[in-house]
Amino acid sequence: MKSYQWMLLALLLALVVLPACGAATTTGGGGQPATEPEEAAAPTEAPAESIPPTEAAVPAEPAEEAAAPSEEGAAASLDKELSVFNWADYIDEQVIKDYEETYGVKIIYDTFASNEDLIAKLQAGATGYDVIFPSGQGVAQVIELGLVAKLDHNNIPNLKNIDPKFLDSPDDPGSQYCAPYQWGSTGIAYRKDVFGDTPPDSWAYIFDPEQAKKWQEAGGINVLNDQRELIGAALKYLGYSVNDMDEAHLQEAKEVILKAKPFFKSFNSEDYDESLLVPGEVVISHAWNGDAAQAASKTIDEASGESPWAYIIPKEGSVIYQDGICVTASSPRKATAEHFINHLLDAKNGAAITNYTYYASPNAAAREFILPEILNDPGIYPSQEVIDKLEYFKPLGEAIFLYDQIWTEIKSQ
Ligand code: N2P
Repeated sequence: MKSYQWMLLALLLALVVLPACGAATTTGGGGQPATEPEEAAAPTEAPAESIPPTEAAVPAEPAEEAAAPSEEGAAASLDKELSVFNWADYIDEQVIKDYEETYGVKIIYDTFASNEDLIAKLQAGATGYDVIFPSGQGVAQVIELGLVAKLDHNNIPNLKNIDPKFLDSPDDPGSQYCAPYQWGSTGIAYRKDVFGDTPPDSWAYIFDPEQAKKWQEAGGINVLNDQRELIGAALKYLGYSVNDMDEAHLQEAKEVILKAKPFFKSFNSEDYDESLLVPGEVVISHAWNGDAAQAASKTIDEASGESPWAYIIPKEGSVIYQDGICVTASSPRKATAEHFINHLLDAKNGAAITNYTYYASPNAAAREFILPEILNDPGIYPSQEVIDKLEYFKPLGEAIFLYDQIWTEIKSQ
């Protein structure tokens, strides 16, 4: 008999014997189905000790049900380590700690600044990562480049928690490769005390050199160090699509960025939300909505109950994204990676992640555990009218080389 068959046999035996001894197993919030004591006791009415081992191993319930993994059972078959590569500030660390403590798997956690950063590292042969979190069209890219493995949905039962509309994005129809993680928009974070009654409702506040100069003098401008995002914002400012591939339009966008660049204090998409917390560091930032909302929540003045920070989507429109969780094609720990993904898709864990990151959750079952102030924040859960002004990035095909070249010129001049 193979070792896993012995384990299964031992597990089945435990299911029958333990309840009779008064033992119970719990979920521990880990997202795995609990072994219900009542169910486990069901196979027999007779005292446990009177059952011969062979009979005890024959489940009265269908095999799949009786073999539902307990924490101990799951932990026994999991790898000892898992390497996770995510965007900065994009998870509640407690959710990771809970996983480590419940299942005895050590998570090695690392962060990246953009899809390009993630993909470049994977393409350069970084084989250590098991679980990655590409964003939007980055999901389509990692699939096309063969960098991720197909998910076995049987190993991720919590996919049932996801609102079906997020399971069929054009980047990954049927979520065959990546599970939906979070979604959000890109816009502008700004200090209300600096902008007063005129919120920066246009990309001109960042790209018009006269405006940019003014806000640089008022404290500083940060832009996202992300080529699709910054070029996309400049394209929107010019009235084009964020997916424009016309060379002349892209050159125009480059010029717009280069003219404003002398007034940018920083190109930062990793820890820029920290700089929003330091008074006088930055007064306006190209920002992802959750990072802006996190900064706002951390700077609430106790007396007034208000934060100096607010978030706005410019009137020219902007970007919407759905980010995924995928297993790398090179991962030797695919089952553990899927088990971890299942943990993240648990309703309470999904809510904990959103309550920490301030990004919207595609997890419908998580909704009841998400803080009301987050659910009611239009910057996080925007109205349909606002969503209609937002565009999803699409993969660029060959035009990616043009974008790369323009980005290099922007960064080097
Ligand atoms: C979190 C960044 C979220 C990534 N800091 C947006 N796709």
